[in-house]
Amino acid sequence: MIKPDGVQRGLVSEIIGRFERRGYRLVAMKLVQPSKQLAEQHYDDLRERSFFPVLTDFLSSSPVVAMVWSGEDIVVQGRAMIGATNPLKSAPGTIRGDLAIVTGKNIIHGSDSVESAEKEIALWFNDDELCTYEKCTETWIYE
Ligand code: DAT
Ligand code: MG
Repeated sequence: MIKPDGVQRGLVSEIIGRFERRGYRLVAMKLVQPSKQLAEQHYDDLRERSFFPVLTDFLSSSPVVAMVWSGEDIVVQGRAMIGATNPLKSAPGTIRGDLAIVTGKNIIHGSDSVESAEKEIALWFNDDELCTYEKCTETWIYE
């Protein structure tokens, strides 16, 4: 998910382009301004953290781009492409390492496991919003 700061800064195409160019398949996408309640559900595991109110206010402050990407090892590879939570600790070449500076404005969320990806997909999308198709380039991407 491209967070409000990524959308406001005009980084949508830059971020989507990285996943597209890598060869991953876009399965679902929408621009949506989440309610505070949806933001709280999304970050449910961080409810006890001191920054939870600020984080969920921020997430619901402006539209986000929610996406589902699929392909070989997408969760692990997606996290690697995104970089560390603190952009100052993200390697150059990663999305946060190239495009962000502080933790509270780190422009993108990525699911941290297949299990949380499944939960988050169910939270953000209806089943009929997920597209099943093959990309014509896939025979040129996979062996
Ligand atoms: P990530 O987004 O890398 O999965 P996370 O799940 O630990 O990181 O935290 C979710 C978001 O919460 C993170 O992207 C930015 C914010 N956050 C995390 N740790 C924080 C902290 N110590 N202070 C302020 N915001 C923080
Ligand atoms: Mg996380």
